[in-house]
Amino acid sequence: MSNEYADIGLIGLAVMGQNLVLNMADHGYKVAVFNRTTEKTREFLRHCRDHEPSVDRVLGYEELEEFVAHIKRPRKIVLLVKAGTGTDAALNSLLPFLEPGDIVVDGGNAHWMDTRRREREFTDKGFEFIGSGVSGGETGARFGPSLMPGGSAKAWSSLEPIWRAIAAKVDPVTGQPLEGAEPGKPVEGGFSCTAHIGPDGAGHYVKMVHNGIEYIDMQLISEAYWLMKKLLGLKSEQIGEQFDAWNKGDLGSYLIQITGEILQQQDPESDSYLVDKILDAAGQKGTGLWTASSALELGVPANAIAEAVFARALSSLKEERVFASSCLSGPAIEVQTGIEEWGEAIRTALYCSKICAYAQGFQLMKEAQKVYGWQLDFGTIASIWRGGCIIRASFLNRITQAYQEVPALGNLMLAPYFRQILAEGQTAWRKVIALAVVNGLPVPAFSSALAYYDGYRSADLPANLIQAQRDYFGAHTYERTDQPRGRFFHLEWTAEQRVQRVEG
Ligand code: NBP
Repeated sequence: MSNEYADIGLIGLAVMGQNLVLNMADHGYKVAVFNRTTEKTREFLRHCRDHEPSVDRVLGYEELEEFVAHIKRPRKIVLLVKAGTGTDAALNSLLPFLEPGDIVVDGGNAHWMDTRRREREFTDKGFEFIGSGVSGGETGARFGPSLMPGGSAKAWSSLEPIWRAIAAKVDPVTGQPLEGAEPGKPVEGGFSCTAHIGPDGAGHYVKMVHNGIEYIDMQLISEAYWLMKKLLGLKSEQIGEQFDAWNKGDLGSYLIQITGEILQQQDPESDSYLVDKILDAAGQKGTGLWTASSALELGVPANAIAEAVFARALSSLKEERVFASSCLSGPAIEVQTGIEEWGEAIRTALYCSKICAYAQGFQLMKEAQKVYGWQLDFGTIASIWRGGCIIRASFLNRITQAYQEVPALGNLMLAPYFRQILAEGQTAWRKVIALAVVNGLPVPAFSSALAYYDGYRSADLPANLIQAQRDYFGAHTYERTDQPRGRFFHLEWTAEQRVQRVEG
């Protein structure tokens, strides 16, 4: 075994780990690698030898102790293993070989509460711990992911040069991703899609919200697709072309781009489009659920994000839905004429709903920072989502600008650009939802986003009645509109309550 010392180590040679190693090696870093199953390490080294220009910078080890011993001090060791118990097991096996000052970076999809716990445990032992969101799937990991690290400023300053080098790059002004990287030839220059998010679990929290937004983005796109298919009677290919056209405008994004490609993909097994052959039951791995749960816990109205999680749950009830379709009645769908006009209305509804969904994600982070003691920079967060990650979109440049202009922006919908889009688009947005409802087509994400918009812009809501009900049956008190906030009142609503009070 060689006596070379690596700049950084990585544990976990599944799809993400392998690609991140190659990305780091392409940027000139020597990377020590280790995987629990040694055969995978051997396979990876064979692949590097045969296919990768940066092979000389990848150093493989079969013993954990030896792996650790061949990393420059203070060591930087990245974990890309299965989140949860896999991460704890890998961390426990690593602990005996660490020395004070070593930095462990968990790049998996950890729950931010686990990251807070791990950061405390490692700091208590004299080590540094960074929980870093990594977004972009295998291609992102290979050629530039969006990286969202949370941990101490000291640990970040050690990791920063490597993270900045390997992250996705975008044009600093337009926010457009700088593409064209290939093995051995990374993209240089541009704005690097990473920044220190905050301490302990902040990075993983922001990555979780990114994933929650990804859920709602995908649900909104699927509703737009469904309306064009069912209400406008368009074929997959025609809808795909529509998405291609939308990708050139304000909606331009990775998810819109791949949707255009997906819808025009022929099924290799038949003469249909592949999407028409794919079972309509969506899976999920849990980060959407975490986002919705956190919103519920913190009392943040992220209803569209939660709706996206429920929509996947409803879709997965395939057999029940098939049965119910034969016995629960609904209207016959009336295919519309005026395809161009309705197509534009659906695009508008999608854009307005998307603005509301992102507003919810940012509101959630705003509340979380108060509860968990972070100071998040929302303009920076939007800016590092412009490249590398799944929700990358030209729209994020608008969000970056909105927070740069007003860092303490109350709600994204209040920024002048977004306010104007919502004002101009609301009529079409409402028409699309109304038409879907009349035709019995479910559009939970479109409609919950609109309910959020209407609720947020309403000076009055019927919650006065809820407060009265709560006071009636539970003496929970209410505030009055003609008295200062914070003064609470209670009424004995019935003769029985008044008698009980006298007797009590
Ligand atoms: P997986 O999530 O499938 O994890 C497989 C890796 O974990 C293998 O290297 C495996 O080693 C290792 N591992 C397990 Br399982 N249990 C372990 C243990 N007890 N001790 C040590 N190693 C253990 O890999 P992935 O899809 O590459 O994802 C890696 C991380 O990145 C995950 O946390 C994931 O959530 C996150 N992530 C994934 C994506 C994506 O697109 N896939 C995107 C963003 C983030 P073995 O070979 O010995 O079984």
